[in-house]
Amino acid sequence: MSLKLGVIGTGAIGQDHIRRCSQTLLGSQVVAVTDINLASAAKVVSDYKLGAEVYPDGHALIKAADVEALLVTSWGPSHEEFVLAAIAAGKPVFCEKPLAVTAAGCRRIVEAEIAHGKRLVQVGFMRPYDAGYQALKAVIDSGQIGEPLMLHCAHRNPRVGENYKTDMAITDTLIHELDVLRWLLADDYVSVQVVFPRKTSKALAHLRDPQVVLLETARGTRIDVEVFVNCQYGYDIQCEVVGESGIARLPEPSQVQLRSEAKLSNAILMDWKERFIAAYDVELQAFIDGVRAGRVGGPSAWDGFAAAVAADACIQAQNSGQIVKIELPERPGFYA
Ligand code: NAI
Ligand code: ISE
Repeated sequence: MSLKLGVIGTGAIGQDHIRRCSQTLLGSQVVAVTDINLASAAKVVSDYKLGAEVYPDGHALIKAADVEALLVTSWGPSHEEFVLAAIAAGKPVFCEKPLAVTAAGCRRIVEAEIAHGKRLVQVGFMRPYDAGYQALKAVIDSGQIGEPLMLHCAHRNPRVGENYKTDMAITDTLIHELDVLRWLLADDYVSVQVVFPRKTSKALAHLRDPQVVLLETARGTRIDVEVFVNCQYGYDIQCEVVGESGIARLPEPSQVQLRSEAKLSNAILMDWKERFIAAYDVELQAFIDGVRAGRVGGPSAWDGFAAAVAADACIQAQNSGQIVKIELPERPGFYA
C-alpha cells in the first residue's frame, strides 16, 4: 500500500516535492493538499492530476483520517505550529528547512518529539543526501587529507526577490551550510562572526549582500562561508576542505563540456531545484521508505535545533559585528 501524504504549502518546493512524489518516487500518494492560497492548492491538484482533496487549512489536513504522513512546505514561520500539530496527532512529518525560525521554536519540537517517545520528524536538509557531499565526507573520513583545518565555502544565488531580508541570508540560505558542514566534520560550532564586504550594486537597498560568515568548531576548524545572493551568474555552491596533508573539493555538478565558437566551457546551473535534484529525490524517498518501515531517519529535529542555535548566533553577529559564542546543549540520548 502506498503511503498517503498530506502536503501543506503548494509554492515552489511544495510543487516540486508533489511532482517527485507523484511522478518520480515509489511508494507514496498525495491525497491531501492545502495552502493559504487555496486557488494555488486546487491548481496543483488539477495540474498534477492528483485526485487529492483540498483542505481549508493545515490543521484540518493534519487531522484528516486518510492522511498518514505530512510534508510541510509552507513558509518558514508556519513550520513550528504544523510540526507540533503533526506530532500531537502521532503522524510522521517531513518539514522543509528551517524546522522553526528560532532555536526556541526548534527546542519545543524536540521536546514534543521526545515526549511522544519515537522519532516522527525528518528535516528537509537535502545536502547530506547529495552524492558530491557524500564523496567529500568519505575522503575526509578516510584520513587521506589528514585532519580538516580550514573550510572555504560559498553559497551563491543569481538573485533574490524584494521580500528577501539580510537575516534570511542566515535563516534561509546559510542554514544549509550550518547543517551540512556540521555533518561533514562531525563537529559542532562554538563561535561565529559575520563581516560585510563592499555591497554589490545589484542588491536592493534594504539588503546587505554579500556577507562572509566566519565559524569556528569545537575542534578548532575554521570555516568561512561567502553568502552572495545576487551574484548574477549562477547558482553556485562551493566547499573546499583544507586538511593537514591535502585538499578536497566538493565536485562540480556534472555538465557537458562544450567546445564551440573558440571557447571551452561548462554551463553553470541557475536554479537550486536543478542543482540538488537528485538529493531531493533521495531524501524524500528515504522519508517515504522510513515511514513505511516504521522508522523515521535522516536529519532530525535535533539537527534542525543545532542549525537554529547557530543561526540565532549568526544573526546576533550580523547585528553586533562581534564574535558571538554558539552554545549547543548536550544532545539528548533520544537522538544518539
Ligand atoms: P514559496 O513562497 O514559493 O511557497 C510557500 C507556500 O506556502 C506559498 O504558496 C504560501 O501561500 C504557503 N503558505 C504560507 N503560509 C502558509 C500556511 N500557514 N498554511 C498553508 N500554506 C502556507 O516558498 P518556497 O520556496 O516553496 O519555500 C517554502 C519552504 O521551503 C521555506 O521554508 C523554504 O526555506 C524551504 N525551501 C527549501 C529548499 C531546500 O533547498 N531544501 C529550497 C526552497 C525552499
Ligand atoms: C532557498 O530557500 C533554498 O533553500 C535554496 O537551497 C538556497 O540556495 C536559497 O538560498 C534559499 O533561498
